[in-house]
Amino acid sequence: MNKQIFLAGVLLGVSSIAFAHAKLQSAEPKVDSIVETAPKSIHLSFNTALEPAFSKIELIDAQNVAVELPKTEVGTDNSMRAGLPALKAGEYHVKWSTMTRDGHKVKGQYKFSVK
Ligand SMILES: [Cu+2]
Repeated sequence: MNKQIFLAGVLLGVSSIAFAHAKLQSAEPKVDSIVETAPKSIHLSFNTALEPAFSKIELIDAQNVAVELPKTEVGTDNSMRAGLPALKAGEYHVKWSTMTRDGHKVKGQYKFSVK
């Protein structure tokens, strides 16, 4: 086996363990939930540290209009949060995007409803 290719493979393997891609682990309000009272904030927890400059939460209402949110805050506990204005009843889509320390950008979205 070519020694350089083998070494590159080993190094890639090591770095992917040290710097995992961002995966959403828990969310508040919860994914696909129906909540009785309008939440005061969105709080998303990940499996790894997030780069604050590339981490953002957006909220889209049932009319496909973006809800104006304050700046997303990134915590030292692998999470990000954004405060919410008073939400009316209806379905909302949370869109998040972030970048981890390996430079990979990841995004995702989920929905929840206010009863
Ligand atoms: Cu990655």
